[in-house]
Amino acid sequence: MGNTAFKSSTNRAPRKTTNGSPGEARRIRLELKVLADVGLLGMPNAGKSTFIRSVSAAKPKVADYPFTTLIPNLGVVDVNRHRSFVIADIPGLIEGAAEGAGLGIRFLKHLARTQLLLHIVDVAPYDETDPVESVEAIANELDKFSEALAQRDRWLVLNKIDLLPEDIVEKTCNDIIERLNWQGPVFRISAVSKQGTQDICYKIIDYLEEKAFQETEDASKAEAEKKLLLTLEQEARETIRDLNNERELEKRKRKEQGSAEDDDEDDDDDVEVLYVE
Ligand SMILES: Nc1nc2c(ncn2[C@@H]2O[C@H](COP(=O)(O)OP(=O)(O)OP(=O)(O)O)[C@@H](O)[C@H]2O)c(=O)[nH]1
Ligand SMILES: [Mg+2]
Repeated sequence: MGNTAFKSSTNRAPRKTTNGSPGEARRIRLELKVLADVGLLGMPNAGKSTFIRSVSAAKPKVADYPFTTLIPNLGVVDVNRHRSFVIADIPGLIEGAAEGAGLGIRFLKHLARTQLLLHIVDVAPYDETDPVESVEAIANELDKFSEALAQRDRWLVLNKIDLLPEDIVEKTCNDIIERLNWQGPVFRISAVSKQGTQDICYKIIDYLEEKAFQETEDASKAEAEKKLLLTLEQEARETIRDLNNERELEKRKRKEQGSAEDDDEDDDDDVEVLYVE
């Protein structure tokens, strides 16, 4: 305690102090996770980064080859002066990502705190893969990462409709929706020409505000959300831990085999945060 602690009406300038005790030292491992309201999911090349560019001031790289995005990007979407939300763009997922295909699934941890997922689908992929299969593959990887995350509301965003002849847009989209037996909200957009993007943003902000309102009004909803978040965090942590253990094992094996290359690949701890000026 310092001398002010011994001050009294009769002794205004005490000389008394006590000695301190040794402090504590701790080793703390901190994990960086982006905080966003909405997360983008999708195959590489689906147009996730194009979407975030078209609705926010974030300018992640966009290119016509897969795996353009290597680190998560955040964008702030200003719907109007007092209403905004944050959207997270992560690297694309492919089938087998949970087993390490492509860039893996560890980036999904950045979606752990989101309230809503947008599943972006290319309706006219140049390699002519089936959009229905791609949606199912991603849903599957999501489930493997965390069942709780897979339970989050997910909206289907059918992108690149500008690539389809006008008279078959409806038919193609309806066919995808039907074959998926998709029950939730669906949007048809062109991220490049911004067709339909504004509409999604309005629907998103309404959804987020309504959800927050429901949780303040109804204690059971708030409780359910809290529970889901806890499960989600735990599942995400466990999946990441398992992935790290596997990575360690692989590294050790490689070392034993004499391959010296030291890899820091997959290091996704860098996050680019881009705010509106
Ligand atoms: N015609 C058309 N092209 C689009 C649209 N949206 C995206 N693209 C193009 O599709 C390609 C891939 O777009 P990106 O935004 O980089 O895709 P991504 O999902 O972020 O891809 P990864 O970062 O690799 O996961 C680019 O050449 C874009 O210009 C669209 O609505 N219409
Ligand atoms: Mg991208």
